[in-house]
Amino acid sequence: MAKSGYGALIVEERIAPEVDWDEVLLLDDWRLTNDATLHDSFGALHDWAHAGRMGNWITVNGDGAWRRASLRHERLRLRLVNAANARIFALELQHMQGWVVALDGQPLPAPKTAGSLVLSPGERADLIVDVVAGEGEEALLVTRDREDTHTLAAFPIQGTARKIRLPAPAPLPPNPVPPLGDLGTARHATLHMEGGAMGRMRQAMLGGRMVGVRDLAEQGKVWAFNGLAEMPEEPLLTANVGETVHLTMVNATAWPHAMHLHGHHFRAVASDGTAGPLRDTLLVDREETADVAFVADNPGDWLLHCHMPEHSVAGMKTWFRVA
Ligand SMILES: [Cu+2]
Repeated sequence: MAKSGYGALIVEERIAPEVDWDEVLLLDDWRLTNDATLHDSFGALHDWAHAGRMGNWITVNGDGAWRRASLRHERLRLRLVNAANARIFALELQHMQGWVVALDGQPLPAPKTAGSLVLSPGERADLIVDVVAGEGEEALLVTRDREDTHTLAAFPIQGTARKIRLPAPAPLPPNPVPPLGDLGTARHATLHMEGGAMGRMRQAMLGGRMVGVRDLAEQGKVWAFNGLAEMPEEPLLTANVGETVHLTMVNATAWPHAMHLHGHHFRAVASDGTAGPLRDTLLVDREETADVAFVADNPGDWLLHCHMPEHSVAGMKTWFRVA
């Protein structure tokens, strides 16, 4: 089995036994015209240089008003997948309470109370939630956009599953991911992210020569990693198998980016050295610097890129080698 996929597969096989039913909710958005056909503005450079192609119609599993009847005190497992190009969902539960048990296919060491949850493009979260709405009410999954709240999924109550709530679920068994080595001696690289609208980038390398931003834009390039507006010929770094890698990602742009690593899961490392949960995507906010670390245990050439495809195709991609 390909290692890059095992996290997702193992979680699939380990649904907690007390779960009454489970559901995959694919969150997406679409840019539609007034007659409900897809807007033909694909490739618009304005989108590429801003937040990416943002839709005006939000769906769950292709449905703009997704619903499923449920029972009070029913326990559900919800696998949330952000399949949108560019939309960052700020999610909240209403009349449902529960725990995040896995992120990006990797179990958390301890289930974490599900409060608000930000899911950037490509990210996944596994939740175990109990319906606490009463008869005649609806449990809801909503997304917040500034002051607006939009319902993504509704769970109308039609009866009672059991008299009382179940106790908190046990953590899922961890996947076999090696522990991080010493960051002091880890192989380190810095990724300087620049470009985009309202950015400070004036020029970048493209096709072996330095090109000004105006000419870059004419060639569909508006972002750069370490001064290169295209996939570099040389890797960002080469790591030995088993070596710990430390990446510093400097977002010198006016936009958040969902930085996605292939072949491995990393941990965000805070300034005090504490490491977060295993992830394969990290939202790096505008003007933010983020440190991540992982053990390079998967031989091959692997992409590191922004998970918003309009940003990736317009310059935000690089690669590293594990040999
Ligand atoms: Cu991006």
